[in-house]
Amino acid sequence: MPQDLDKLEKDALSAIQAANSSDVLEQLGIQWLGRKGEITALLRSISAVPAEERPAFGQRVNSLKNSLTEAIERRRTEISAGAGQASSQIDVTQPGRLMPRTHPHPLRETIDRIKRIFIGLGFEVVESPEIEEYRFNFAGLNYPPDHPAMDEQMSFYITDEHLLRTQTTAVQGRVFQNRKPPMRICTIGRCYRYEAVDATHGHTFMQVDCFAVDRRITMADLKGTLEQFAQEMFGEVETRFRRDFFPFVEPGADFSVKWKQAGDRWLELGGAGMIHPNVLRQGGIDPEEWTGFAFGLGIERMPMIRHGIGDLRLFYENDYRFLEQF
Ligand code: FA5
Repeated sequence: MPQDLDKLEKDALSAIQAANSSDVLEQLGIQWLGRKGEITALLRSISAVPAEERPAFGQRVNSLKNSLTEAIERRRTEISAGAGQASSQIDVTQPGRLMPRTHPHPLRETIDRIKRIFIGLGFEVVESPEIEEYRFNFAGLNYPPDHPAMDEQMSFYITDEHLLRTQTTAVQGRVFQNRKPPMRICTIGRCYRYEAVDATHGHTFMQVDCFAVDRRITMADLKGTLEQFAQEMFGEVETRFRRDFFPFVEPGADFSVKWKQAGDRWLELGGAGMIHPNVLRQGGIDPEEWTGFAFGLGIERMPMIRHGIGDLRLFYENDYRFLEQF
């Protein structure tokens, strides 16, 4: 019996020493010292030991129990100290990993410039929704009932009454709902059209729309505002107005700037004109007393001109090799 106990102690101690986690140690504790453990079973078997051997046997089992309990405690302390040691091995003097330097996306940067310029010219920037009501996107803007732009083929309808706005000009009706002139308003955001995508057209693109309503606003205010905008956005640049038609302005014009990097060709930035009396009237504004101008410009085309970028799709591909260059 004593030899058996010596061997048992030796095996148990080496298992405890080999334990490399507190979970393993826990299991060993249960195996040796738990209620159904081997030491407990030995203590229970004492009645089977001859009476004269019992005191010595009892003492031996108790000392075994103490030795295993202590060994488990010792190993537990070692393991938790070891865990602490691992974290202290992190070298806090090592230089950190450098994150790549970032900068605003060229469209973000353009939007910030646009805002700064128009705020400087006295416009107030407002938000307007991308999911727009038919009455603001089209009906309130004097579209004749059969105008092709309202066709489902040109627009993304969500319900009969709601569509993804095709133009930020939709902001006018919203503002007329709860404001009285005089006013100078600017809004910037995404527009959506069911359109063949090419280097200067996307199905998703951004516009800025501005309008001003006041007494005695004339075409000269419109031209002056757009020319000032172009000089601030592009520096010295040639601009051009040509007669154009939009249902919500009369007279209407398109506005282009000379794109030097693309062989001196004209690139249309947007449309403009004097707000149609019907639009003012639908907005509850008396066109005999008030007049207004409005314009809407494509945003992607501005950094294209400024940086000589030939294709607006590049702005949406998130290719780091492209974005890195700004
Ligand atoms: C309009 O959207 C009118 N709402 C502009 C306007 C506002 C006229 C107020 C009068 C008064 P147009 O469809 O031409 O007009 O678009 C204006 C500009 O948005 C275009 O010149 C172009 O720069 C940009 N644009 C239009 N469609 C796209 C497209 N698919 N992809 C990229 N840019 C576009």
